[in-house]
Parts: sequence; C-alpha cells; structure tokens
Amino acid sequence: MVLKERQEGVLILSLNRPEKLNAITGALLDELYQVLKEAQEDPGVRALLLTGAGRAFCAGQDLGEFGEGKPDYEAHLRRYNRVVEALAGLEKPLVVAVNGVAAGAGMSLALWGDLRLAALEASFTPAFVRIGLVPDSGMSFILPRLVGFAKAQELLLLSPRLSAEEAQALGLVHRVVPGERLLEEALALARELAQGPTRTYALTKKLLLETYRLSLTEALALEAILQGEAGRTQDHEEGVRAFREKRPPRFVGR
Ligand code: LHQ
Repeated sequence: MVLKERQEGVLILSLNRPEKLNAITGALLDELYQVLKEAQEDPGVRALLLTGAGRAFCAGQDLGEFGEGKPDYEAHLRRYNRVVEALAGLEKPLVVAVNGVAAGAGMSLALWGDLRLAALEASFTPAFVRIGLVPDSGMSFILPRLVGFAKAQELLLLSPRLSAEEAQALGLVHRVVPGERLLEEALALARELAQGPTRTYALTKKLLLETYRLSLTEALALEAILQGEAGRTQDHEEGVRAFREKRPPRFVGR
C-alpha cells in the first residue's frame, strides 16, 4: 500500500491504492507509520518525498472501511494521529508531490510536507464537512497556520475544491508544475535537500512548529538552545570553511 524507493539519500514513498484514489485505511496508516519510523532512524535517509500512485494523491479516509452503523472514530483517529505526529516530528525534510486530488485527510497529509509541489491538474478539498465531520489529521492545526484564520474558516466550512493554482495563491503549495514534470522537479528538490545540512533542517522545522505555542521570550530562548546545537554540527563548521575557501560546502547531516 506504500511503495518505497530509495534514490541516493532520498526515500520516495507512494501511497498505492490507485483503484481507490489512494483512500486511507487503518492498514495503510499502520504501514505508513512503520515506514516513517524506519526512515527517521535510518541515517542514510536524508530527505523524503511523498506522492500518490495513479491519478489521485489521496482521497482521504476510505469511506468503505467502516460499513454501516456507528463507527468508533475516536479510536480510529489514534492511528491517524501517530502518523501525523511522525510527519510533523520527522527530523528530515519532507517534499510532497501532489499529483492529483487531495481530499480530507489526504489533504492533511499533503499539508504536512515541508515543501509542497502540485501538478497543474491537482486539486485540494477539505471534504470533512461535506460528510458531516470535523477536520482531523491535524487539519485544524496546520490549515490556519498556512492560510490564516479567516481563510481557514471559509475552507473548512464551505469545503470548495481548489485548483492547484488557487492552492498556490493561498500558500498551500509552494510550486505548481505540469504533471509530467512533477516527480522530476520534486525529486530534484528532495535531492538538493538531502545534500544539505539535514540536522539543521530538523532543528529549523522544530522552531517553526513551536513558534505559535511560545511567547517571544520562550521563542528566543529556544532559538538560542537550537542555535547552540546547530553551532556544534560538523555541517556548520564545513559551511563556514567552504564560505572562506569560496567553494560549495559538502554537508553530511550532522
Ligand atoms: C472513494 C473515496 C473515498 C472510498 C473516492 N473512499 N472511495 C478520518 C477518520 C475517521 C473518520 C473519517 O474521516 C477521516 C478523515 C477523512 O479523510 S474524512 C474525508 C473522506 N474523504 C472524502 O469525503 C472524499 C470523498 N471523495 C470525493 O469527494 C471525490 O471522490 C474526490 C473529490 C476525492 C474525487 O472526485 P472525482 O475525481 O470526481 O472522482 P470520483 O468521485 O468519481 O471517485 C472515483 C472513485 O473513487 C469512485 O468510485 P467508483 O466505484 O464510483 O468509481 C469513488 O467512490 C471512489 N472514492 N473517494 N474517500
């Protein structure tokens, strides 16, 4: 259900239930969680790329999974939440290549990417409210941070289907490229990141994630702590040395 391919320091993950628009099941979530955990622990993986197989990125929760009756979504969401925590806490850059529609929790997965590319034919829809559900998989947290509170209100209450270009105008995606070039561009970006100071990226991600929770004084203190850590990396030393020697740096991710 999750295809894995390694290209140098980049781990490419493809959600792979194309006949169901890569809709998410509990089994897919558990597999994704394991893969993310392994990637986190593998020093050879310096960047990740997440995309979808077939014409969709991900249609969100598989609406066929629970059948009739009243499902226990609270319990099911625990399986989602550990995946979201793994994505948000991933100490490596995550490039997301949105190849087609991203709906509901599928849109949430896309938004957890650090750099988000979309094919021209991709689209985004929160979808939750259309089936009488509240936003989940971290959507209520990440969406207002990306687009602002007012736009998040509109998107979550009305659930329009946004084109890739509309999503880019809102800041949901960083770049829009023709579909046939999407993977190539996303991979080039992931490769570039994989050769960067990946420990520093992890610390930068942590600072950004913490920022809305902290007072200015606390944010400054955290910056100082993490700068202390970054300052002790081999990559910082190499970066400064390369600058002085007027040559490109060779970063190793520690
Ligand atoms: C699907 C799905 C799908 C199954 C299309 N499931 N089959 C978390 C935890 C707990 C509870 C529940 O929720 C959550 C989080 C969530 O993600 S809630 C939101 C769940 N997702 C949706 O509500 C999206 C439903 N799908 C759609 O709105 C459309 O299908 C989208 C906008 C994704 C794509 O539209 P189209 O490109 O026009 O394709 P389509 O609608 O024709 O779909 C193609 C096929 O895929 C179709 O099956 P069929 O047998 O008729 O060809 C759909 O039924 C199936 N499919 N989404 N989530």
